[in-house]
Amino acid sequence: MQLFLNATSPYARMARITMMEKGLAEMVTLRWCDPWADDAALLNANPAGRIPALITADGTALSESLLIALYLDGQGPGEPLIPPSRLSEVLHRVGLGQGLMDAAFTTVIARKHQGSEADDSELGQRRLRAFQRILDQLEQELDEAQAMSAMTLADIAVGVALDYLTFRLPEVTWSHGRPRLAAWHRQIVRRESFTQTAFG
Ligand SMILES: N[C@@H](CCC(=O)N[C@@H](CS)C(=O)NCC(=O)O)C(=O)O
Repeated sequence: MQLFLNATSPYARMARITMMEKGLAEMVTLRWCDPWADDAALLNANPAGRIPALITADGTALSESLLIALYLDGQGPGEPLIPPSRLSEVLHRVGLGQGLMDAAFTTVIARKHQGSEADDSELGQRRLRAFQRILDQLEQELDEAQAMSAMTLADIAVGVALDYLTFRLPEVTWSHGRPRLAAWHRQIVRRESFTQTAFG
């Protein structure tokens, strides 16, 4: 298999961590690329030009981080990342993680193309409020004990989204006033799949 990625995409990191947690690292070739440079191989794999993209062993091209994670979860020997007994709980929290990631990534891209005044627009303000609401909800739902239970796709999505906030939007100071979430995050990012894929 081949995974198209870069070192700063939260979506690509989510796919890569999923691959590692499923014990598939040896079976996947990492194809480092710049999605903003119309990389020909990436466009061939994903005409949308976005990472992550995965070429499966039978040559099928997959796009969208969650679909790639779903596929990988069905392939590797690792424990299920979406256990049927926890389906609704895991999907609920994957949604929170993905919502946080989308709001953060869109903020970063809007600032890059329109300057920091993008934050003052109606959409920018909505995104900033969304951060706070999602973070407050995660503070209610997660704690250190939760981080000790079996790893799921929700842990990957939320952990990567929080790391992305620290990496690109440190002024959000997501951990301030959220001690339970901060304790949860400290445990999750100790995993090898997180330390080996740190943003940079
Ligand atoms: N919904 C997509 C989002 C992927 C995405 O936006 N990736 C960014 C990098 S973080 C990208 O490749 N952007 C290039 C572009 O939009 O042209 C997913 O979950 O995979």
